[in-house]
Amino acid sequence: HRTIHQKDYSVPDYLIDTVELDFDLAPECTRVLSRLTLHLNHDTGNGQRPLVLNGDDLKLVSLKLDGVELPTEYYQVTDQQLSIPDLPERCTLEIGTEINPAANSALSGLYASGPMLCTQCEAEGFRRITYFLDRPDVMAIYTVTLKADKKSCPVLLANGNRTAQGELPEGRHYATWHDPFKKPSYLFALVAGDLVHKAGTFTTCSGRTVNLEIYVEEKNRDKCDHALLSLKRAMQWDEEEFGREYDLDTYMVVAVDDFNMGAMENKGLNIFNSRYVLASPESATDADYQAIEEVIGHEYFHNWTGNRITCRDWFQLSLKEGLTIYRDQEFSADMQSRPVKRIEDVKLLRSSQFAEDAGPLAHPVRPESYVEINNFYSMTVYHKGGEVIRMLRTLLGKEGFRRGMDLYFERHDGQAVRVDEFVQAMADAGGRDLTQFMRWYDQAGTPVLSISDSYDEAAKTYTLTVSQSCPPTPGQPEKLPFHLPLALGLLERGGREIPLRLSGEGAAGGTSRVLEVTEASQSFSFLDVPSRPVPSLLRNFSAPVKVQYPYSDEDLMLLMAQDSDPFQRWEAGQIQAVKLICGLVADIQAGRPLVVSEPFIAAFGKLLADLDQDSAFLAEALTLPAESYLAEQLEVIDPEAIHQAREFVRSTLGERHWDLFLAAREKCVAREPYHPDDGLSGCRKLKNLSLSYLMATGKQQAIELGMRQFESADNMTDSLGALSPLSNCDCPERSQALAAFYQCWQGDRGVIDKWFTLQATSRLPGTLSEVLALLEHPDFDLRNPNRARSLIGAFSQANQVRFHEKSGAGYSFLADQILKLNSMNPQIAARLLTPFSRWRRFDPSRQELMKQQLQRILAEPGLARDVYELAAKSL
Ligand code: BAL
Ligand code: ZN
Repeated sequence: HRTIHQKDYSVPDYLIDTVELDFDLAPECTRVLSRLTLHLNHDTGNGQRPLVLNGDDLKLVSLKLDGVELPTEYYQVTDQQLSIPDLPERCTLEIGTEINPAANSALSGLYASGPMLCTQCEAEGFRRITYFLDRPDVMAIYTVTLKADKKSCPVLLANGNRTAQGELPEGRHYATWHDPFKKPSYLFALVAGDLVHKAGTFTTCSGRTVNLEIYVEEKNRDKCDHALLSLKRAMQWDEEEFGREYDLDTYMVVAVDDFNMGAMENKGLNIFNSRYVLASPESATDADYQAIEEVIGHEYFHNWTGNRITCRDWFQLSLKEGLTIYRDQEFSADMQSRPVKRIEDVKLLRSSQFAEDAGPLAHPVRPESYVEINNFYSMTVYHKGGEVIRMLRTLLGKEGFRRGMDLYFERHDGQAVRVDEFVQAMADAGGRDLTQFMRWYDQAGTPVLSISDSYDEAAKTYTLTVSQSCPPTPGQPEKLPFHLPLALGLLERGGREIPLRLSGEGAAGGTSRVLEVTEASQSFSFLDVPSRPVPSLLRNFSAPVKVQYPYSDEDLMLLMAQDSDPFQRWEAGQIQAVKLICGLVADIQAGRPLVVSEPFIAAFGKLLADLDQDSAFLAEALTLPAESYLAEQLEVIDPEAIHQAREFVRSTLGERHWDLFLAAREKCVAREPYHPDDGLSGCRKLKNLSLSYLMATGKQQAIELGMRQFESADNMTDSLGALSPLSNCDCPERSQALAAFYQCWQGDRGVIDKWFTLQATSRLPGTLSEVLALLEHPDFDLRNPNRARSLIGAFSQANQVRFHEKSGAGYSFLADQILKLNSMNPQIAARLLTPFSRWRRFDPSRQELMKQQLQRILAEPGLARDVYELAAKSL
């Protein structure tokens, strides 16, 4: 398998001006006729060159140059290419191919999802439809005609505007679509199926009316309201926050059940994994509603950050993904609670991206090389990429950042560019040198800030010394210092925040400050500091780094109670919980008795008693760090001890604060029937968290409480809020509730995914046997990515203690599934491999067992590029 390097980029030899595509659609045999007008790219300065088009799994059936059939000696076809050595400077090519969408289980290119046909072209799926210059810097105008059986496919959609439609002989019909915007092939899309749509309109800031259409299967007609509402909110928000107006007359979203990713931003025709569209109050949780809003927003925001301005090459993926993640995070923060959204985002970053950055698959936000680009739709490119944009926003301030965005759109609209162009626009608009900042794109690894301080009582001066370092990552043994914003404040022991005056400044300004760290070691002195303060460091998580500062328990108590930044109040609690649980892990390993410290129990109780706080925030503050995050803190991961220690704290808190948890539940009991927009999602979160603490005690009274909630719930959040702790409970009620849930929801794919996940994530010892039995369940289908993820992904990625069982049975189970998926759907197979990449973090025996499975996978003949790359790099 060949490695592609960023440094080898060269501009395309040919450019394509227009593409006319004619699809004769049928599930088993679709004929595609592609008519390209193209010309030699004079920018190469190379003169006449062969034309080399990409192709994958195609059958070439005809080839004409300027209207004349091309004899076979004038071209070569291989597995992956169609080359034509001699071409006029300008010409027209007509390429006929045949494909089999029904056999396309990789779900890349044109494929069947149930009875409908749809496409997924990012990153390199278009070449599985026709021969093409399948790279994002080749942008063309597309006109697409779809022909299909009218009865099975009454709806025919493609990008842009419909310009014609009509009847054809033999019960077929056609529709022609024209997209007036130039686009790269990865944004091409078509859909053909028996769909209904929910329609709405949005009037843009310049007064144009845009038709909004959400397409779903008839049975899901009533599950589109939230997606439509979210779309309108996203359109409004992008106008207000970024001055971006939508540019076509129609915006379509189609929900499909079989989809590798979350959704896809194809121009004017988004195709979505149905889990990010469909929702009804009975069947969707508050978290589902929130995720739909976020993903609908994300794909909509791509219209400007991704589609109008796209990537020059796939190394620049974060240009659109990091930026669009940042935009969707901000959108969600504005729609909901900003601090809670920040906490959620940081939790995800620290448990998944930090782990990626610390292992053999670590790569920079702009990778230097890849074997399979699909493997780089990663936490690093997306979420660390989003944090890099957020740092620019912090460094430039609100106005400077907005000016930078405006300048970026003004300069590069209609172009395919690099990350450099984006950062240059920010630098120019902000009047700043961002040369050093660019290291965030090219150096992998999570930087560590070691911070020490000293206080000069006589001079009333407080000095912070910040040293940064970054561990080695594959191919990058040494790192240069990063340029990062360190937001902070200083608190007096009584809780007052000290007005900040840095040495050299005339007067104090504000109680929160962004320091710019650029050197390996740097000191900052604050003047007029009345007493030794407690520093509140990295407020709002102002950079994707780890902070080391020797906080005492009293410091943390103070920050938890008094910090003006809610993120820091949460963070201080988390640091304490991590300390406590990691201490208990050591106790377990040393065979010492377990005790939860009294001050911790008291501080927790104090928080819990303060029910006037925002419930969603309170729920976050009362949630212990996840087992995956705790694992990150340990030298050698001990999954059993982590689980046992964390459960011990949960059951202790449940027992000691029994009445407070009951009171929190009482306060959160709903007076009205459920509505996702009732503003009570935080209450439900707190109520269900309280139930889970009560149930952690194992008391029959708590189990009965859970059963009562399960039986009486009028919404999925409460139903799962009870069923989830029940599924972790070794009690007769467990199987009763799981069976009832299945009976009730058998026909609903999304809910049955949840049912699989509940069982796969149960912490009970028999879980792996249950998972193995569920593989044989009539509703299990390895070909459906959501279903595969709901069982196999959930077990191996969200059930640390059971997946890592000493015997290694979890490992061989996962390898079996990866090998089955390898030929079926390499993208999904590769995604499932992640847990194995962490093998070095475990004890020698587990290391050996995981390594054996990686070796077994690598020995498989015909290993897909996707799986090969991750397995080889992991070893
Ligand atoms: N572009 C792939 C899906 C997404 O990030 O929106
Ligand atoms: Zn995206």
